[in-house]
Amino acid sequence: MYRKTRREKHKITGVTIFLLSAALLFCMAGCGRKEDASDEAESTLSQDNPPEHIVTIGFSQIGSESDWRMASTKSVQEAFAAHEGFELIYNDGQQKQENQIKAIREFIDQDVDYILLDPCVETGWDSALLEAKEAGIPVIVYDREVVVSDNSLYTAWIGSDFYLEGKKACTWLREYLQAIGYYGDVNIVDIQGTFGASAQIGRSRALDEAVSENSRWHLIGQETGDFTTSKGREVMEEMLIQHGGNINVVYCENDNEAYGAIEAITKAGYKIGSDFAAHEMLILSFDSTSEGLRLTKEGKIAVNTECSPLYGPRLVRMIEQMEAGEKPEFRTYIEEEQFSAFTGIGSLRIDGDSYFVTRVTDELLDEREY
Ligand code: GZL
Repeated sequence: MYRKTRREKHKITGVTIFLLSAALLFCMAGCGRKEDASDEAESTLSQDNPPEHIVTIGFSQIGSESDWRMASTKSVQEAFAAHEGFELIYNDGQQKQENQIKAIREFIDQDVDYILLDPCVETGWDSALLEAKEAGIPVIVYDREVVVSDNSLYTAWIGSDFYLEGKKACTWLREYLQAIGYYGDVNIVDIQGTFGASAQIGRSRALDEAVSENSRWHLIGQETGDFTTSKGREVMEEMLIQHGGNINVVYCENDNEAYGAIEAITKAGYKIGSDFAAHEMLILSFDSTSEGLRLTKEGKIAVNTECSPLYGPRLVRMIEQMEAGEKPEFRTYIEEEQFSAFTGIGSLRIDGDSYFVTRVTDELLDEREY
């Protein structure tokens, strides 16, 4: 079910232009306009090869709330800009679903060939996606997921396994506490992502399960930081007022929240670390952005679980596939790593699979694309 209507329109337009131009050339020749054979040959030649069909993609991006988001937008924009036959129409949803739904409807009115959607939250998309389907416009969802009543409302999804990301972070924490010989109580606060976003749902679920499986782990605070530095700082300040130095672990659901939490902890006079008796606090984070990894190398973030934003080239390939009439995989997960400055944990075993933990070095920081 791919866009033919627009291409048919182009074909009709192309033929019309050719006939009109041929008629115009014929009149001009009769009106004594001197044009040599090469010109006529050339103009005929150019009429035989109308410009290649430009594939238009309406891109509904969530917003610009985090370093990760900016890297994601850059990756998509650069990948499509590097491809001659594509025109990307970007819309910044400013982290509001109503803005993204409005953008989808505008793209339908503009009769784009494809819609690319990173959905701020998982639910509430059925009607907008049905309108796109009825207009014959394929929708590709990437990064976060949609939960809809009928999966034929979108063509494909490519993204992260957020639940696995959370399990990696919690498994690392369990291994780390064992490695440092700490078997006491662990008071954890969770600065969640945007409520209802796939990344928040998966990462929070993994933590909730880990807390229920570890009798000494206590989840003493859970509040959305909306994936931003400012909200992360604000939530951490509130949690410090409530719990003070009784907080042992801060589970930040993205790097920007971690930046804000570290600022708040330091400003309140506490130290980052694992000497819980001295009221030090351990920071866990997600995304593995360049700033997040710099803080990880310094030991400010104990473990950083990667969530790659580099979807651009994959999405270009997916649309090229569809343009060639091929059907893309309906669901594709991308591979992701995990980073720490602590060298005592080289890998983790989760549900029978092994995952490496990579030590952050200057060389690694230099190589990172985001
Ligand atoms: C995850 C992505 C999240 C990042 C945040 O795939 O949707 O949104 O973890 C970003 O940094 O704001």
